[in-house]
Formats: sequence, C-alpha cells, structure tokens
Amino acid sequence: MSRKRSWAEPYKIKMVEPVFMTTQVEREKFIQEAGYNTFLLRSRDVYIDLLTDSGTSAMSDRQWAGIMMGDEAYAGSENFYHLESTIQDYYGYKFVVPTHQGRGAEHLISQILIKEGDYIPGNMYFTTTRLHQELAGGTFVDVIIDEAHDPDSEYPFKGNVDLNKLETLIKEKGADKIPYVSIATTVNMAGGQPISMKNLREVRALTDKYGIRIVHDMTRVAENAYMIKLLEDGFSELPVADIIKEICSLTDAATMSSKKDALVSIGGFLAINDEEIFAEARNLVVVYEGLHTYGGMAGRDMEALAIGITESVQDDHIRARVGQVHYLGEKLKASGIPIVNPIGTHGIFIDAKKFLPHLTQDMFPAQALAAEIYIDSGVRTMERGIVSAGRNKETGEHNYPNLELVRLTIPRRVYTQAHMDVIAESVEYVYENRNSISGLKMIFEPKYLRFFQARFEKL
Ligand code: PLI
Repeated sequence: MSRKRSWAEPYKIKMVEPVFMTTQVEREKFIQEAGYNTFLLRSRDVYIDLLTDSGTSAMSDRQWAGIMMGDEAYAGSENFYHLESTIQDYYGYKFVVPTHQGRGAEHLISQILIKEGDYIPGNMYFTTTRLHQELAGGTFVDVIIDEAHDPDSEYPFKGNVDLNKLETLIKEKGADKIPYVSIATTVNMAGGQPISMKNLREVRALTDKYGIRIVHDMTRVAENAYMIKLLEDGFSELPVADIIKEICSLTDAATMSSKKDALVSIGGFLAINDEEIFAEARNLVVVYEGLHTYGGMAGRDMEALAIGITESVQDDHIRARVGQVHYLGEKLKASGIPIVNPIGTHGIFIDAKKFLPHLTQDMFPAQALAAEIYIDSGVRTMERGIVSAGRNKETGEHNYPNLELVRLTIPRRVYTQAHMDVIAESVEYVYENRNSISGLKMIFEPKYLRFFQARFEKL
C-alpha cells in the first residue's frame, strides 16, 4: 500500500484574530445598506472573508520580524536592495521598479509602451490591467483559447493563448500596432486557470518572429508553476522555483501585485529586462508612486515582501495553498454545485447562470448570489460577471461575458479546513433554496471599475 499524505499546512498557528458573528436579520440589513454590493460591506460584519486573496494573506513570523527591520530612509533604503536582489534571484528579471501595488506597475508600463490606436492581445482581460491599457489609448483583444470561456470544459490549461487568434490579429493590425502581448499566470477571470509551459514557449516563438514583447502579469505565477508541475509532462520532478524561473525567462517584463502570491498586505513592482524601458519607468515612477527605491511602499513592507517571495516559491507552501482550494472545490462539486472546471488555484468560481437559471444576465445573477450567500452565513464572496466586465468602450453597452461567476477567493494561510466546511454548507443551503432568489437592478454606476462601488436594489 502506498503511503498517503494529505495537503496539510506546513506551519502552525502562533496568533489569532477574533471575528464577530452576526445574525441573519442583521446581515439582511447590512447588505441592503451596502447596495447589495459585497465590496461596500464593513469587514467587521463579515464572518469568513472570501472577497479576495489580495493583501489578505497571513504573514509568517519571519516576515513580521522583517517588518522590524524597516529602513525608512527616503532614498536608498536597505530593504529596497534586499527586495531587488530577491526579485533578480527568484524571477530572473534584470531591473526592478517598486510600486504601491499591481495597478501602479500596470499604469507605468501602459504609459511607456502603448500609443493611441495600439492593440494589446492577452489571455483574457483583467479589470485594472485592461483599464490602464485603454487609458493609454490602446484596445485590449482577447486571444485566450475558447475553452477558457466555457465553465464546463475540463481542459487542464485554460489559460493558454490561441496562437491562431494571436497571429491573425498580428497580420490584420500589423506588428507595429502591437506593443506587447499581455500574458497572465494564472488567469484570474477565467477561474484561476494556468497557462502551460508548452503554450508559453510557442507564444514566445511567435512573438519573436514578429519582434513583439511579452509583458507578464505574474501576480499568481507560483500557483501557475505548481499546476505545470502537477499536470504537464516533464515537470513533476522540478521544484516550483525552477518552473517559475523558466516562465519568467520567456517574457520581457512583468507587473506584479505582491498582495497575492508574495504573501504581503501591500506592494507591487515592475520588473524589466530592457535598460531603456527601465530608465523611463524609473523616471515615471517618481511622478506617480514615489522615489525609485520605494515606489509607494514603506521600507518595512519591502522587507516583508522580499521574505514573502522566498516563502511563496516553496513546494510545501504552494501544495498546501492549492490543496486547500481544491478541498473546498471537490466538496462543492460532490454536492452538485455548478462551479468552473477544472478547479482553479486561488478560489472556487460558482457558475451563477447555472445556479440561478431563472435570472437573465441583466438581472445580475452573480451579484445577487453573492448577496444571498452573505445573508445566509456571513461568508463574503464577489461577483465576476457582467458587473465586473463593464461597458464596451465604443458602444457604451454592457459587455455580456459568457462567464457569470461568484468567486470564493481563499486567502493564503488564513482559514482552516473547518472554515472550508462551513462555507460549503452555506453554499449548499443557498443552492437548495435557489428558486426564491430574485434578481437586482443597478441604481448607481461609477465611471471606472464599476464593480467596486456600484449599488443595486432587489427587483
Ligand atoms: O490589486 P493590485 O493593484 O495590486 O493588482 C491588480 C491585479 C493585476 N492582475 C491580476 C491578475 C490581479 O488579480 C490583480 C488584482 N486582483 C484583485 C484585487 C483580486 O481581487 O483578484
């Protein structure tokens, strides 16, 4: 008999943060006051917070010790040099510009590389990434494989680029109109789906042929690397850290939201191999973020980030992180809840179209379902569907994405298996009572990234 060992956490708990329990009657009032938008709830009114895995990880004792080593000099902080060498060592990029978080890096690279009228192909959009591309005058073009838009497709690498779509676009628009291809590891909006190394190598070969750069959104690169190790031929014996290094080596620059993979509450960076682009970014960062040796982060935060990066690439860590997500996903699948398949790496994505077939997409089914789950149990999730997709830049109409999802995002190293069980019980209960859930009407819509602040009323 082979020895079985489950994914249990490679750490023990040293400090806890109490949370408050609320009643269903209170939660009905809170969500109504929040305009049925889980982003507008107060966190003290939330029991288990699955809004996001961004900035919500538990830091290690090493990271907290690093916080005490903050060198808060305005210029030339020791922590910056530690962070810079850590990024060079683990990710292999040559130059580093720190930013306050991921979208700060997206802003810089978009302003530097994109001209009015350009096209930016990518493996599905991400909200802030696409907005910065548009604000710089570009148009995002989705070149992900069709399987990524199908929640039932079991294809293991739904983050892959459709090379035909990409080459057709290059031929149609001309390589000079495409400043770079935007590649995310993993693809958040598709359900946390990885890209394969084979596909990334092919994208590299194709972009080399036309002289086009690849900008890597490396926000969850360790999770992507782990899925390559699990699923792709030839990688099972390699450490995750080596796979990460190879992924990065196939790209020219990277934007990072350190608030995810890298286990810190705040921070990000732009990493670049081209010295001229680096020089421009290093100049522009002082306009929008802060001096080039802190870019909007405190010295102590850069120290925690440098340590977080080294922890995030360890096989034991990433196995437990993804293991917990899969534990919840398997439980929900076993009770017949429609979720995106295969199970992703940072959360479970419920298919709200299938969960609530009596609601049309303009009744905001995922938004309504997130509100119902909160009312039932105080578990906070978020919408990733028509509200997140925003409006078409030209026509002003809603974008109608095929994926209408509720994301149950799991913070890293924060919740226990018992929390996962409670979450599953709540979703199962709401599913049993799904026929009584009504749709929503949008009554307030902000201009940018509307999902954060939009307000709704029950129909
Ligand atoms: O939230 P930022 O500005 O640090 O990073 C923006 C960002 C860029 N790329 C990807 C793939 C993200 O997931 C991302 C932020 N994601 C959030 C906040 C989330 O809840 O998924």
